[in-house]
Amino acid sequence: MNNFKRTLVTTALPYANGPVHIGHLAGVYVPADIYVRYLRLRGRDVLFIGGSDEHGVPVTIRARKEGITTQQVVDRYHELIKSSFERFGISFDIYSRTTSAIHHQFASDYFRKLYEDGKFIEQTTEQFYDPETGHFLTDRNIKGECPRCHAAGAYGDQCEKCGSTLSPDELINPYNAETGNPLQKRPTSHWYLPLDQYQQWLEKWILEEHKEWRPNVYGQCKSWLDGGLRPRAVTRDLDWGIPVPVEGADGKVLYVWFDAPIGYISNTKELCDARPEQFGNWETWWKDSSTRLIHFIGKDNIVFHCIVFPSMLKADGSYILPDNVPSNEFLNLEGDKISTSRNWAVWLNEYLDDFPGKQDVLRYVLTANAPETKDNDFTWADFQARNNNELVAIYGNFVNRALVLTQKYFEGKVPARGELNDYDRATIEEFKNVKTQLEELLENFRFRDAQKEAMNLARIGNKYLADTEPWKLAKTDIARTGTVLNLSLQIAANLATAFEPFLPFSSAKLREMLCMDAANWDTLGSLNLLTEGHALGTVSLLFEKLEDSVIQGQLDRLARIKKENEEKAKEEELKNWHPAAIKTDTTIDEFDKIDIRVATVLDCQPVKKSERLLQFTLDDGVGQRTILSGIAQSYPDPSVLVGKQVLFIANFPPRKMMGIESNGMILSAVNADGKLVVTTVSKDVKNGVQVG
Ligand code: B3M
Ligand code: ZN
Repeated sequence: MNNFKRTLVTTALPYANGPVHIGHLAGVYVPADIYVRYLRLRGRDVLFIGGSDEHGVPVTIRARKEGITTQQVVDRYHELIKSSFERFGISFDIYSRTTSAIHHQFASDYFRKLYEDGKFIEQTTEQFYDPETGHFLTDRNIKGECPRCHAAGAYGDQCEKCGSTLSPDELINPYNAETGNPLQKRPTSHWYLPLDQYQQWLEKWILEEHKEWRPNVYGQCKSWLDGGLRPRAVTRDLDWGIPVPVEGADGKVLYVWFDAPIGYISNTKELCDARPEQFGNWETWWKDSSTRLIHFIGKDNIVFHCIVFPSMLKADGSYILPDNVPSNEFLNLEGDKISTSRNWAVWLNEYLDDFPGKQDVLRYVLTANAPETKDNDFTWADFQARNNNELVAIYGNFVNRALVLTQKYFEGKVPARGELNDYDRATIEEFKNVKTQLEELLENFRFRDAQKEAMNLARIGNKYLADTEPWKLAKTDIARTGTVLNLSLQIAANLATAFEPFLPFSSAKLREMLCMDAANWDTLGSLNLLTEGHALGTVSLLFEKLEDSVIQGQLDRLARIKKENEEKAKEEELKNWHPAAIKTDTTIDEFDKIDIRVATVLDCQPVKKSERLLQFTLDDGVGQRTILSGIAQSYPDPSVLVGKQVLFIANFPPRKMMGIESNGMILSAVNADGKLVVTTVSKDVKNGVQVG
C-alpha cells in the first residue's frame, strides 16, 4: 500500500427516498469518516466522495405515496440527508447528487462509449405491462399471490409474509400494485452488460489477487462467481432516470445501478473542475494507477461494487479498480431489522433534535458496536451504558479531574514534571505503542478495535489518577502532585489526537480546554505535548450522563411504532385481499365452505387513524354485526352506503384491527377506474339470506 500516492474514498450513495438512519451511519459513513480523518491527520493526499442516489424505483414510489413529484422527493431528502451528514461531522469533500446536470452528461457519455465500443448486448424479453397505464412494471411494482405460502399481496421480487425471493413470473394472478390492474406480457428490448465475459478476469482479480478483502466480502464474491455470472440489463423501461442515449430508446432510462456508481466519478469531476488548484484533475484520481480506490458500502451492495461496477470500469478500460471494499454487515435496532418503510429506525435528523450536541456519543456507540464481521444490535440500554460507563466515567472523568486539579493547585497552568517514579514509568510503558497500534488497526479497517485502543489510553489515564490520588498528595507533596498532573495532562493531550478520527467534536472541545493547536498525529505518544507553564482554557464537561427518563422516552417511541406496525400489517392483509389475487382454482367444495349472506348497512364510519378502513355496522338478520373493510379510499363519504344491502362473508374468524373486532368480510368488486365498489343485491332480500 505504500506505493500509492493518494487515496480516493467513496461511500455508497444513499437513495434520496427517506432520511438516513443509524444503520447507514454505522455501516458506511462513520467508518469511512474515521478512515479519511485518519489519513488526513497523517498528511496523506485523500479525497472523500459522497452524494445522493436520486434515480431508481424507490424514489418514484415515495413520490406517489406522498402525492408529490419525484423531483420534490429527491430535493427534500437530498437536503435532509446532506445536512444530517454535515451535522454528524462526516467530512466529505463533496456531497452531490445524481440528478445534477454534470452527472447526467457524464453517465450518458459513459454508456454511449461502451455502446459504441460494442460492450453491450441487446436482448428482447417479455415483461409485465399494464395496458391501462401504458407502462412496463418493475418487480417491486407488481403484486400477486405468493406461489409458496399463498399469501395475498406478495411483491414481484419478494414475499414479505414467508420471506421467499420471487420473480414476477412466479406470482399467481399478478397485478399492478398501485392501480390493481391485471397485467399482460409484452416484448421489450434492453442493453445488457455480459458479465459472463468478465467471469474469468474477475475470478483472477478477486479470488487470487484480493484474498485480503474482508471474509464477508470475499465470500459473497466467491459465491456469485461460483454460481456463474450472467448478462445484466443496464437499462429499464421507466420515465425517471437518465435517458438511454441511443436512437429508438424512447421511454428507456439507464438502470439506477448503472448510473449510481458512475456518480462517484462524476462527483469527483464536479469537485475537481470547480477547484482544480486544491483538488487537481479528476482523471488523476480515477485513472492513475498510483491512486488507491476504496469503496465503503453495506453488505447488500457488495455484488454491485465488487463485480458489476468493476466490470463497467474494465469495459471502459481507462479506469483504476477498487483496491478494497470494506463492507459492513447490518445493524439491527432492538433486535429487529432496521426498516425505512416500517419506521423502525433511529433517524439521524431526529436524533440530532433529541440529543443536541451529542453527535460523538452516537459515533462512539456505533463504532464500539460496528457490525464489522457480523450483524450487530443497537439498543438504547447499551447506548446509555456506553455513554455513562465509558465516555463519562472513563474518558470524561479522567480529563475533567486532570484539568480541575490543575486549576485548583496550579492556577490552570501546566505544572513542572519532576523525576518520574517506577509507577509513572510503568504507566508510560503501557501506552507507548498506542500510535503504531492505532495505525495498524486503522490501516486494516478495524475501526472498532482501533477505538477500543483509544479508549484504553483514557483507561490508563483514569487508573493513573485513581492510583496516585493527587487530591490527597497535594496536602503533603505539591511537587509530586505537579508531576502526576503534568503526566495526566500529557495523556489528555494525547487523547485529543487519538480520538480525533472517531470523536472529532469532543477532540476539538478538549483541545480548546487544553489550548492546543490542531492535532498532529506524528506527536501521538509524546509526553511533551504541553510545555511547563502552558495556560489551560476554561474547563467544561466533555460528556454528560444520560438519565433513565431520556432513554425511556426513546424506548416508548419504539414501542409505539411497533404497535402501529402490527395494526398496519393487519390492515395491509385486508388491503391485499384483491379480486385479482383470489385463486382461480378454488374447488366447489372449498367454495361451499364460504358462507356468503345479505345484510343492511346500518352505519358506516371511517376508522380513526386509518387511511383505508371503514367500520360497518350491519343488520345481518340475527342482530348487529361489525365488519371492517379496507375500502375507505373508494368511499370518501361512507354515509352513502347507509341503508344499502351488501353481501358479506359470515364465517371468517373474528379479527382485531386498530383495536376493533371485525366479524367477516364485505364483498367488493373493482370497477374500471380501480375503485372498489361494494356488491349489492338488485331487489330487497331478507337480511341473513345465504347466497351461493
Ligand atoms: N443507493 C443502494 C443503497 O442505498 C444504493 C447505493 C448506491 S451506491 C453507488 O443501499
Ligand atoms: Zn409467501
